[in-house]
Amino acid sequence: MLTIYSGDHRLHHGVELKDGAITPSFEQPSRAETVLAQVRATALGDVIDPKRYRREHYVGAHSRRYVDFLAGAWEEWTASGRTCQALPLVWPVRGLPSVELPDFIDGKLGFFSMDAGSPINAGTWNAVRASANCALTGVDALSAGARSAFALCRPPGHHAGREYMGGYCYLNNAAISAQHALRNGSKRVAVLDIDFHHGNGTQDIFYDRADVLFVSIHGDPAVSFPYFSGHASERGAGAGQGFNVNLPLAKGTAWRGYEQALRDAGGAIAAHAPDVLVVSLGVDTFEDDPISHFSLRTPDFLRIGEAIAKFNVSTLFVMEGGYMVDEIGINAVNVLLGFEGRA
Ligand code: SP5
Ligand code: ZN
Repeated sequence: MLTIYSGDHRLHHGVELKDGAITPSFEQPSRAETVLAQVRATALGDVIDPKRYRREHYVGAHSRRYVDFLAGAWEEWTASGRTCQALPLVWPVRGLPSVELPDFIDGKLGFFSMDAGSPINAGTWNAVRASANCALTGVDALSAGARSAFALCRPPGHHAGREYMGGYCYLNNAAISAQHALRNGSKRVAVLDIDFHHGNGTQDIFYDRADVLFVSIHGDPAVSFPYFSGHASERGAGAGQGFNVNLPLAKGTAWRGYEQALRDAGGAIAAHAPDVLVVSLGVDTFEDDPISHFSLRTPDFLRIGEAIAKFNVSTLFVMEGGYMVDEIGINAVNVLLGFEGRA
């Protein structure tokens, strides 16, 4: 399986609020390095750099004004006299009379975010677009005939909505991929999100559309981030009614419960009959993940890959979360080895 990777991810590294204090983010550069090392150690296949894509390729999944905001945020932030990284700290919550975009950067940061989990520093935009370009290059590999590809994206993308960043995410790499597959001629695309956290951003982007099916298996939002989406009752709107499938699972879910959800996901995907499947590949479902609450073990990730291979669709794997850095490589690559029948 081809892997697409850019060292530019190292340009982005940030902080997060944990237990009331600013600490280094769980989403660290070493995550991608560990996965790349395991790709090489298992001889998964060639590793290539992404192609470059124009900003237009990110628009569609996102609004133009949001993409322009991301591209210019650091410059606006430093122009306001700050040298530390940029974090939002005020949000347009329910019931406010105005939804107008503010002029000042502090207002824009809140307008275009869902939480304070996506800091912006000098290298963030270059890392973010390299990450999206890995996904786009993967789609082009499928369009050229590959059965599968692995976009080793960092930073991740699935919490980023049409007009917001959050949860370590900026551009939604999986949604941008789905949109690009349609541009390349696919009629129907499915996104299967197996990150521990609900892919609220991908859901947001495709909620009213029937051409992209979104299926997500994740921790019950009653007790897990992102808390405000991911319930089974969210099934899509308008033309997209029925094309959004959430499969929330209880804290502590292990392979037995997970396997059943994967079967349900497979049924929904088969009914959609997609030309391309995009898998949001998070391995924060691992039992030792420091911020998540499922109990999958390392061999279970092989089984996940085997199950996805049985869907029998051209598949792009897009790296999302996973924060137990020591084991993120083996767990992520196990999914890919399972998919290839190398379990
Ligand atoms: C891409 C992705 O996996 N993003 C995850 C973002 C999660 N951010 C907030 C996590 C807060 C978790 N707090 C749990 C405390 C456990 N001790
Ligand atoms: Zn996650």
